[in-house]
Amino acid sequence: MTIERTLSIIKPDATERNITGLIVARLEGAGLRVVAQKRVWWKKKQAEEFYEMHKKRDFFDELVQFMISGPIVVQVLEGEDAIKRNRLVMGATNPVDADPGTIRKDFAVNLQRNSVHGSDSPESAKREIDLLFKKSEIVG
Ligand code: YYY
Ligand code: MG
Repeated sequence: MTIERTLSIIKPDATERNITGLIVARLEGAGLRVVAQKRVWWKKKQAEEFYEMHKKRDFFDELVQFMISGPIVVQVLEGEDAIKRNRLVMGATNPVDADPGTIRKDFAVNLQRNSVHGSDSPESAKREIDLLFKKSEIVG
């Protein structure tokens, strides 16, 4: 059994619609435990740093603008195979391709306004958690 931690973000389209609790219920229902959580409103620099791996992509500027358009909820999730488990409950990046019962299928507005972020590998989980949380903010 591998207990992992992953970084999750509830994006501005979800805070705007007041559905953060519905999303947390889906995460918890999938066996993930919220061990850190805070509501923040990013500055442009923070969004650019977080998504720096996408800097050269044509959607980068619009992605950054969207992520700073309202508050977000950043979380550390813990559980067995948490990284893969979270990606499964999130669903595909584009809600059109997401499986029934996933967060993105049920809540996402479109490819950009897709409600949630989840780390995609152990390396990105470590990087993203270290970027957004102090050790003392994570209470397992
Ligand atoms: O990890 P995930 O969020 O599922 O997708 P990424 O490929 O890492 O892209 C990050 C983010 O960028 C995605 O959640 C929506 C947005 N995006 C976009 O607006 N247009 C694309 N063609 C690809 C991604
Ligand atoms: Mg990604």
